[in-house]
Amino acid sequence: MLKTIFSTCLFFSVVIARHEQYEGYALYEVTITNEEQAKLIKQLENQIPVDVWTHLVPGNTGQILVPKDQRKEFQNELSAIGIEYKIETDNIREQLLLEDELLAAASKNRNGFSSRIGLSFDTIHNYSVVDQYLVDLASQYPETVTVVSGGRSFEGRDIKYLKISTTNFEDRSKPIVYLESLIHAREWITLPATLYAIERLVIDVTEQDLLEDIDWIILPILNPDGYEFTHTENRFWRKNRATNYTDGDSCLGVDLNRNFGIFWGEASSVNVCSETFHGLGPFSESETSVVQNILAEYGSRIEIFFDIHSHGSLILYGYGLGALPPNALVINYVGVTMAHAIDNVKWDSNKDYTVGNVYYVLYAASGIASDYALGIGIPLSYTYELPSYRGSSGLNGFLVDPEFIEQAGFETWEGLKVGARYVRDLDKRRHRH
Ligand code: 0X9
Ligand code: ZN
Repeated sequence: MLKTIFSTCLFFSVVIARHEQYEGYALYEVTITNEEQAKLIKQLENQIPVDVWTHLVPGNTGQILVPKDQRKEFQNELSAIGIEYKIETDNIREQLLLEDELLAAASKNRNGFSSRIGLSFDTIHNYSVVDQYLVDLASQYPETVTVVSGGRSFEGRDIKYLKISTTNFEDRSKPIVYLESLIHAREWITLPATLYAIERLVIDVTEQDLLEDIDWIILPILNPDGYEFTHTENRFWRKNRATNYTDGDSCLGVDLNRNFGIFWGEASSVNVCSETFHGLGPFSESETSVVQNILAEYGSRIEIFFDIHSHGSLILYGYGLGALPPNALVINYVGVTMAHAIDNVKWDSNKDYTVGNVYYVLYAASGIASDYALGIGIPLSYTYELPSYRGSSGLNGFLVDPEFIEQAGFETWEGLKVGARYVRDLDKRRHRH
């Protein structure tokens, strides 16, 4: 009994300590009406350490996270320049405590053990659990699974990926489908999408053709340092944890999805304090180099590339500066077909997927993983943005509803399968000629 009380106290104190840095942080909804105000917000970003969560476009409402101590100054500045705002969440830490509680309660329901072979879909597993799982799978299913260490993260964590194949990747006439997630640390709901795909290809194979006709490369955690940090320190961390270029103060980390060698530096930040800091040069980060190396080795056989992010229910394609690749109509067509497949089984409460070029749907961006894949000649390349938490916009959209974890895996798989089968069928036609 005493032990239970003690561990309960310990649990709460750990949780409370964990999100302490967000005590009093507020989320503001800001509406700008013209380009001039958009520029002023950009300036404000450099002046006050705020975090702009949704891109501010005239006529739209965006979200900005403001530290407790900066709230007064921030509000004064906004009023001075005549920008309207509303406080969406007064204390973001309360949201985080709620997420912890929900996830803990959901995984407690299965009494601490599970009869399933794979990882459960009732919680979001951390780096070491997933890392070990990949190793275990390869030893349990040596006929189809190989685990590869692609390289190490900045802090030295192994970045592993699986090669799934019935012919040990030796039948070079098969197309390869590439799938990765967690390039952005806080996008937790993307992990079940890759884990679900692995499960359906290795453990619970209900559609044999996907396994037999295709070779798969699946990399679940591309940014392990950032991901670990979101579990232990800061739930909303996005970048990696590289410290090579601190501002002499507290800023660190590179946005890995601005670090790839395509249009590098054109639409990203030179400022290490920015959430879209692009690093010292193309592929300056060991994490992005892992993908570069995989593509160098297998790129000629990879027919479709998937980079899974959240949130917004989007299927995006390049290029990030707005130019369309020559096969844009096919890319769009396959994108729409995948989106329909997901929409058919999605929760009613979530919105339909939107498909389009990232520049037109979201914003300009450079050095992006899926653009790099497209640029080196992989014909189809997509960024999925999985649904947001209970339809929330901005920051709150990254939170995870335990009820949605398995559904996220299931519905995303519906989309991925359509893309995979499209390249498989195309490949068959090609070989017939
Ligand atoms: O900005 C990003 O890196 C991605 N969005 S996120 O909110 N997850 O950060 C979008 C990248 C999409 N780019 C292409 N599909 N080219
Ligand atoms: Zn992302």
